[in-house]
Amino acid sequence: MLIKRAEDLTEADVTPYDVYRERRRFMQSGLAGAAALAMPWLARANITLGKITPGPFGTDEDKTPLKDVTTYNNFYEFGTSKADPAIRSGSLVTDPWTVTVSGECDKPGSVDLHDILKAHPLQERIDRLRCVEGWSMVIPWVGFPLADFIKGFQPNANAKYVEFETLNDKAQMPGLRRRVLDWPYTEGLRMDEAMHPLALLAVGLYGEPLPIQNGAPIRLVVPWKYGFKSIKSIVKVRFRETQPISAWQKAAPSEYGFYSNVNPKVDHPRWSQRRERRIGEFAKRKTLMFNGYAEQVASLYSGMDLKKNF
Ligand SMILES: Nc1nc2c(c(=O)[nH]1)N[C@H]1C(S)=C(S)[C@@H](COP(=O)(O)O)O[C@H]1N2
Ligand SMILES: [Mo]
Repeated sequence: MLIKRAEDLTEADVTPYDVYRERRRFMQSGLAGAAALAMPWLARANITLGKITPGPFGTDEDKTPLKDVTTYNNFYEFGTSKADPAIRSGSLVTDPWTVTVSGECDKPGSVDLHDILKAHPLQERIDRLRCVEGWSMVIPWVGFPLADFIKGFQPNANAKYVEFETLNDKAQMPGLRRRVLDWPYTEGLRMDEAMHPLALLAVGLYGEPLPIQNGAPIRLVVPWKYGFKSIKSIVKVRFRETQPISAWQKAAPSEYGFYSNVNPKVDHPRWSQRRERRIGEFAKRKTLMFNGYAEQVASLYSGMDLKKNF
């Protein structure tokens, strides 16, 4: 017969099950707290995500580990190295947060992020993100279609494009002191691109509010375009009749076009776009037309010369 010695007894052996459960829970939350201390890069937007349902589209490819998604970032407002955003973005205050919508629409106005969250049921969508620099990730976003957000402001017949702007506050964003871009960071979409159900406003990833470095509290995700179109920490949205000029287009018009659709057949002037390195993998993958979303979005560009409209 096997006799347990005192040091082999677990809590479960000596306490009623519910007490055991309660203690487990307490220990786990303690562990969660300790884990947060060990992961200083994980400052999250101060919001609560309600119910999340699986959204349409997406991919079933392996997700990029949370550690990579949150420590290998581009967010020049916090510095130009991949590690900077995780280390230097703690100073950003994401609550309260207001998004101001203006331009060619019948119902312009400012909305608080908590009200945006109340108005839009959340979906999880696992999407590829392909950076123009040649790497990619697969990220489980939490958000809602940009189209649902746009409809609330009733864009009028002159609204042919929509422009987005990131917060521009030197006190909170140390990278703004260097003029690597003509701040604020701006981006734009044609109206039909913006209304496409694949265009997402993300407020979370991996089931939790967005980490600051990933664009908290609210950022765009346009998975069929190069990563820089997915503008972070949005404070302004403006409906326009004329095509906006994005921050990257302004910086280098011969290298970054307005459309910036992922296209293995159109090279960047300084490097090929035919392959990509999925973060965490060694062998390179072939880059897919429209980042693998051709079936959903190719019709948006029928008849257009995609070499000219890069
Ligand atoms: N405001 C702002 N948005 C931004 C950027 C930036 O520097 N500033 N970088 C872009 C680029 S180049 C990429 S590849 C993605 C990276 O998103 P991730 O760090 O969440 O993976 O964010 C995009 N959005
Ligand atoms: Mo990028």
